[in-house]
Amino acid sequence: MNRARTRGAIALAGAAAIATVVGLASSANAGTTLGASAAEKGRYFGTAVAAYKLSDATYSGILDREFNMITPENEMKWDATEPSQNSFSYGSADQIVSHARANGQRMRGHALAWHSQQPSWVQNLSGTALRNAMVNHVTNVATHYKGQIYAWDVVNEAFADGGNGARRDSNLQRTGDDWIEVAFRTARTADPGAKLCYNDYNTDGVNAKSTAVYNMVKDFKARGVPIDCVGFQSHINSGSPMPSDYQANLQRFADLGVDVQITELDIQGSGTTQANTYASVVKACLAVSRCTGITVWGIRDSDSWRSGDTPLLFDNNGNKKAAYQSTLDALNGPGGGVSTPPTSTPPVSTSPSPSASASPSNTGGGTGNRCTASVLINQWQGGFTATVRVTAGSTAINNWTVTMALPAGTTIVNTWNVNRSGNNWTNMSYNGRVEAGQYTEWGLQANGTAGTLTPTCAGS
Ligand code: 9MR
Repeated sequence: MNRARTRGAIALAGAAAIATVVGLASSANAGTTLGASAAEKGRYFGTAVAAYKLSDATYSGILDREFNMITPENEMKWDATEPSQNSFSYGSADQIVSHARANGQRMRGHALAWHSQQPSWVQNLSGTALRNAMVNHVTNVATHYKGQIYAWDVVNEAFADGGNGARRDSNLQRTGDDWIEVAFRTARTADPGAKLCYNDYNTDGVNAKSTAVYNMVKDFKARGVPIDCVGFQSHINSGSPMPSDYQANLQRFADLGVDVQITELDIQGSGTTQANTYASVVKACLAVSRCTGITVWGIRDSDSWRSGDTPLLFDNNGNKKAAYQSTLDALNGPGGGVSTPPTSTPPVSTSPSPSASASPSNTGGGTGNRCTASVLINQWQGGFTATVRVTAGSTAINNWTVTMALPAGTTIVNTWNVNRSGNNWTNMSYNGRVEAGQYTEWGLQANGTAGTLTPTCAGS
């Protein structure tokens, strides 16, 4: 391989890659804001945002100070984005995406296929016409936002409440059981770089509904249906309290080889009780290495869809509540490293035509380098992601550098959990420490063909 040419080819993308990394780390405010504290633990902290509130200075001020992930509360839903058939309207959603881009925040897209908030023309369709309309919708919206969405809620709330673990009856469900996997495959084709999530409520503990979702995810993984993550809405209130097996439930999904995310968190209550529950949710996420982030469903209590429950982290005037402080303290607390014993299922390729090549490599430098690196490539037509795992040897390391050249002609689109300098990829502030025998992972997305990548690792 011609290393000089490789460096030249990827240099152009360097600025974008560095900008991404800086946005993730935000270390200037580490420990003092939700987003920066979460980033120190390799996670994000997000909120739902309403486009029409962005002109409210109090609202935007808190948003940009505290949050590094945004979910549009309503603006990317079917009724908003395709009000009449095949006529797309992205104004409000684009406004949020522009805001996020200008302020170094990433986006969760919400939601491509859902039985609710459908425009009336969709409600009047059925059968093949509805299925085709769904595929067209997913294709258009995911393509419009291609490259700009960290994770999509591809399908939302497709399972029924109650004890039998059945699918929810809906017009989409009546097009056939396979509507969910069709939506996921369509989204993958449209935006191969986005993580694809299934999102639901009342799935926060181990119960019949969450087990039904679990079985679907397991089946998808077994059959190569592209799914990367599961969202747990976590609307917690007196009728739906935080389950005692909340963490165990997150963990069992993570063990299937998907990321888990808390996607719409709000907790009815006030004072210490509410604050303690928020802290418990944060700790549960930090205890699960594949819990990649937390999103609260609004900023101030007055912004909430259930404002009477005062369920959020800021009061109506934008002041921090006790729940804010307990959340921040939990984020800054012990634990929560992204390094965990490799007990869970290794990452699984999720490309439409999987061509994963895991090439475990030694350090190339004999016994002295204290870590090994391996890479999992997820290649699709024209692009790929590479997930690199750094595993410590028999003693813990505090810093690591992976040396890995990309082939000439590839251009980096995005990187995560890593700093890059040419062919040298080094740890961020929060993931340098890897305990003996444990691992941490980082990755990149690039255009082009990965071929065989041969990372080597040096730890100190
Ligand atoms: O917060 C959203 C509210 O403004 C809308 O009126 C409502 C309409 O369905 O949707 C709310 O958000 C929901 C989310 O999209 C999916 N999970 C449940 C959320 C709360 O209802």
